[in-house]
Amino acid sequence: MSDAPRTPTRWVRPAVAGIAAVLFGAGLGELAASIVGPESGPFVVVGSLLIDLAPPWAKDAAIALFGTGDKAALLTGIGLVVIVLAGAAGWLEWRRPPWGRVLIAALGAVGALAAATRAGAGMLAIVPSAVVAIAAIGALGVLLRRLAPFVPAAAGDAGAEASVEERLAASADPARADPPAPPDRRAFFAWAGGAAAIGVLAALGASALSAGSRAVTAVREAIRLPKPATRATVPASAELAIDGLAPVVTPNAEFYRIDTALSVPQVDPADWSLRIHGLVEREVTVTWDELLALPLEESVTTLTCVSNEVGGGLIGNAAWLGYPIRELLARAAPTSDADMVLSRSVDGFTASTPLPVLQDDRNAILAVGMNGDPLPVEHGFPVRMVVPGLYGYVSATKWVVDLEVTRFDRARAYWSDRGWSERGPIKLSSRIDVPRQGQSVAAGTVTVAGVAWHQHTGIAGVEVQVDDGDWRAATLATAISIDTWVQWRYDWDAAPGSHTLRVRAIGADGEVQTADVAPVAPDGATGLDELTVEVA
Ligand SMILES: Nc1nc2c(c(=O)[nH]1)N[C@H]1C(S)=C(S)[C@@H](COP(=O)(O)O)O[C@H]1N2
Ligand SMILES: [Mo]
Repeated sequence: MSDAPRTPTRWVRPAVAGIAAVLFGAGLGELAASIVGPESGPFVVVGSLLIDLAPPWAKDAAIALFGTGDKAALLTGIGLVVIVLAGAAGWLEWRRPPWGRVLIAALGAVGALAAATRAGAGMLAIVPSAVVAIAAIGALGVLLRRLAPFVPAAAGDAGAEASVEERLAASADPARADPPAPPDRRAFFAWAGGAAAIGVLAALGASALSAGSRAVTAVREAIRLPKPATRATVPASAELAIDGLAPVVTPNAEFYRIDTALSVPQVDPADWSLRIHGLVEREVTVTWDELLALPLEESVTTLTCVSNEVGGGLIGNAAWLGYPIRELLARAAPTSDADMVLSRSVDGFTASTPLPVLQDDRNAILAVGMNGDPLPVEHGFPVRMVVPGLYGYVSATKWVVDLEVTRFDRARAYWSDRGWSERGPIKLSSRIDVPRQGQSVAAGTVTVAGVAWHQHTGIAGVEVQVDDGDWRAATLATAISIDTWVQWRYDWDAAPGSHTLRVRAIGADGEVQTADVAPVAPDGATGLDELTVEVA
């Protein structure tokens, strides 16, 4: 306490100045992004860059830890790192100018670089990050000056290169004839609070603005999809309607969502078109109106994510309305050397799908509808691919705008570049939904139920094993088709004690689901779902 003007400002106030300045800048940056385009928002672009750079184990770990909340977790993490760096920048600028400003400028540069390298980024994409850096640096200067009255160079050792701290020390020099007033703590915090508040208000304004400009949501709501030329039927006997068992058709709001898009692409159907090119006789372009004018078919297909752990929930079943991709490919006429279609989303995501899978008679479609509604925006509005039998990462491109007919030895897709298999047929699998792991049940007849799937092969049977007993046949619900999961149930005569339940599926081709455990990377998990229950 001997050095009165220095002690309280040693690091707390400079760090507060840094954080307040960066909040101020970040808020203005988000505001700029809401005008330039939400996909250029500094947090979103840095998050997207991290997602793109993340190795497969990191994607895995994020999904395992946070599930479909992985994006919120990522943004929170970035926010915390930025706050720590902002505090450090304030402190650095106080002790070693101009390094605090340099640090903030570097953060801005990272944002600008991330923004400029996003798919479809325009010249303006770097603006929000530049705004963050410039506004934060400006605010930091103002706030630090509140901590240290400026001492003119003439006063002695406090020259232009002197740190604010040195100037402050000089200002407290008792030898000075007219020492400037010591900095006012309250005034400083008022300024810092004001800067932070402006930042937060700007960010709130930005989110209101971009919500208001979510014109695409309004366009989507106004869409009346044409009646299907062929309608999908779901037999009543496909639904066992057991409490706790996943419904055979997954409501849109409950459908899992997995993608790399931190900011959901907003594609106006009026601006949408799909280009088919590459190894083709003739290029084909289809617009939204042209697509809707074609005879659309409805088909039920179960989507599955390659990151789905044994027993996991990254799987869902929906009735999709769309047009067969094989018909559009037939118009384009792939050349005989082609063996793959690289589909590309408006946000740069790509998937490699074997060409024959898109040409055979399965329901590989360009989908526009999901369970009777236009595709939800986060599920790919206005148009996505749905391909029975393949994991989503190699087939189910959302916000799809481009199909390049090519070869596996010429092009690689988003996840193939990150250690995942370039082909991803869905593996035969099954899951127990009821009872729940650890649940206590009464002795007697206990309903065990779940789902089993092997898309485009079909399920012939499901078997349940209690402890180390014999495998017993479960009863299957009616399968909607070989492209969908099927519900099953088993009435178990439960004796008191702790028991382990295990399930395995048998494919329509006779394959028995393996008990061998494999992780999700590189091409999908294997092993048997099992759980323990207490029977009283
Ligand atoms: N544009 C785009 N499409 C994408 C992805 C993506 O990251 N970006 N992820 C794929 C993956 S890994 C899966 S499992 C499915 C999930 O589709 P859903 O979110 O509609 O369930 O979308 C696929 N399509
Ligand atoms: Mo996935």
